[in-house]
Amino acid sequence: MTAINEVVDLALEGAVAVITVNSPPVNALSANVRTGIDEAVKAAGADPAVKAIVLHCAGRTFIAGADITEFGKPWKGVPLNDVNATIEGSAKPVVAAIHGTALGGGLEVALSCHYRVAVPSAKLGLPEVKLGLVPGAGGTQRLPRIVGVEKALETIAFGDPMSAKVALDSGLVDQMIEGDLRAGAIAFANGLITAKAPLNKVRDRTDKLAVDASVFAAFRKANARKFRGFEAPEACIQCVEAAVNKPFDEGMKFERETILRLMPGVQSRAQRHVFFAERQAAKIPDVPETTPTRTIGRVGIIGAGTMGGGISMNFASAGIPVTIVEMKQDALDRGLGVIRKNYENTAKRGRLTMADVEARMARYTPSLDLSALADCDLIIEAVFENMEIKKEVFGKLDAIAKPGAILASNTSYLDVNEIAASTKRPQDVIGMHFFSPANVMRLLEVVRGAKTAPDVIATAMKLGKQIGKVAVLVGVCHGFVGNRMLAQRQREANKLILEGAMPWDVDRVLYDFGLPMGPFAMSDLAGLDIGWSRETSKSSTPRELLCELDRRGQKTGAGFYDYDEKRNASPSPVTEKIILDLAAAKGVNRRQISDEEILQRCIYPMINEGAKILEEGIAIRASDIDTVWVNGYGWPVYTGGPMFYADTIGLGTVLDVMKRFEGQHGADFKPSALLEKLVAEGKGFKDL
Ligand code: 3H9
Repeated sequence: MTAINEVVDLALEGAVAVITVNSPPVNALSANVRTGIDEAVKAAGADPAVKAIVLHCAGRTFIAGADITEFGKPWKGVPLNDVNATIEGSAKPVVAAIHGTALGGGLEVALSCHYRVAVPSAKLGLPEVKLGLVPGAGGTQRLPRIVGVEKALETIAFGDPMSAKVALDSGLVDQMIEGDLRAGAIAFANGLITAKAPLNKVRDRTDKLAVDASVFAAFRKANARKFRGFEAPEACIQCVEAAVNKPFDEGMKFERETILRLMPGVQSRAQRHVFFAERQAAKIPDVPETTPTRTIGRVGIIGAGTMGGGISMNFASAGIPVTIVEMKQDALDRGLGVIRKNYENTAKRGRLTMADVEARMARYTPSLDLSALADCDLIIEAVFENMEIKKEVFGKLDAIAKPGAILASNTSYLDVNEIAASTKRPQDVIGMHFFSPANVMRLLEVVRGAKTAPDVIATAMKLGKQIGKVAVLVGVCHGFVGNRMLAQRQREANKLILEGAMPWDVDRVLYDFGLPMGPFAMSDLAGLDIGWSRETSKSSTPRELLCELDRRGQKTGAGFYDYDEKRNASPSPVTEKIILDLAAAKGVNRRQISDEEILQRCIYPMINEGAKILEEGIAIRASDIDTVWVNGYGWPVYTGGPMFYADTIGLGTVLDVMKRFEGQHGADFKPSALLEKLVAEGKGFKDL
């Protein structure tokens, strides 16, 4: 075996040269990896004993892409396109042997090989669009030549990986290797030598490129809503169009120009920020990676309503048995019925088999008795959001749960320390705040109490990852990170509609900013009567007045908006009159409010609150706040989250506007000390 450099070596197995890349953690294409592969292919090419070449990776995965940490820095080493040209131009067949994830530049290297073999668990994809980019090393030109234009469009513009099975069916993978991949790939290469198989150069293929131009228009139209606001999907489509309309080398040039245009842009910088922010969130300074974790073999959930049911599905889907407890049989039956229906709907969409549905349902042990939770390693309470009730539940759990069990609350606002104090084991108590719908939303706020033990924190964070969530550690305060900041936006939205805007104005501005819906459409969806009762209604806000008219949101066909039978919303004259009358009664002189003011009024106080959250140590870092907002509230990922967004518009601007608003509207806009300090020092949140 010859070491080409620190990360690439070359071994001869009979007539087959095996190039192995070994660059943990994910064999990303750093300058060393690129140079190493290039030199290894050339060395194998020059060796007369070599008749075929296998490219294979050590460790957990095939090459997972370009090294994202190198983006935006001066280019070093051989460019990836040159490495790919060396591979594709080799006079001896090159076989990519794929395990783990062949992603981005990694798949582009594999596409430059003449053949591809993979293990059944492998995943292959071009996720560059998720980083605000297009594939930049031939992916947009070579993939359609193998799998056809429509499949390539979907793969490149959405960026989701495909399974090895799908890759095999679409011709991307030539053979599936069961058992040892390296040995299987060598055997495949020997087969090529014996058969004197041709060099399948993807660049020379054109048979799959003949499509009607209407394919592109149809794809754009069908996905316009999903791509709203993003620059990269359209750029991906244009690159695939170039593959169809231009000769290979010109298509490559167009792809190159496109990635170079997108790379320095705000959207790509924001999306790369989010990629690293999500991974950074797992790192907790005083709970190092070496902290032991507790084994979670069974999870208990108290409450089978919307929240409890959704939370439980995460565990059942991840293969963890669940005991679910309700107070009444009909509530339990209803809860399990909803869970089954959710799984069956997923199966109908082809993402689960009915056997999977049954396997998941079989993981449930329903019970009406809290003592059924005695053998659970983690118990999550999702009962009514009321401190007295929570304390009572935790008091009971303390008596029932086995020693060492983790007791978690799904509270979205309440004081976890107070809840913990109702037990004799506050070290085992933690908040695990899921976001609705809990089986879908990726965010998990893990709330650390003053006495929560480090291994409990480490276990909750690890479990979050295991069930496919992005877990962010936060401290105790009213509403934690997400809802505390949301309250700022909600307050301003409510004030704005009395001052002069209408709910649909506020919603439109926030929707255009990139949020999935504005606060009033959101209230209509959730139900205006959450926390409202006719007996205590004071008739002092539009929401209360709407509820009193039984306009309780989408479920009653009317709320802030009127809804048709298909739940399409339209601005409501009833709501408008309620608001105008209320403003008049309160003596408000309504005025014209600009879209710019609506946006700033809603968003800048959130940024300011984020700064206070950092000052108080409730969030560890600004990027954790961004992770919360992107994953829990649909904040547009292409602006990077509220704190990254603040940095891009400049903290000086945020501070000036906050001061102006403070003068006009009072203390709600008082700038935080951290914001003032950062501006005085010429810094941003990124510098913390
Ligand atoms: C591209 O290829 C552009 C080309 O078209 C053209 C160029 C000219 N670079 O996620 P994990 C780190 S764009 C650098 O926790 P998992 C990651 O930060 C690229 N670092 O593990 C983390 O570091 P740390 C297209 C990377 O098992 C560690 O590896 N490729 C990269 O849950 C472990 O990561 C992609 O977008 C990278 N490319 O998931 C793939 N990837 O331990 C991005 C990972 O210090 N990567 N790291 O926190 C992924 O999707 C996942 O990491 C993967 C593994 C599925 C591979």
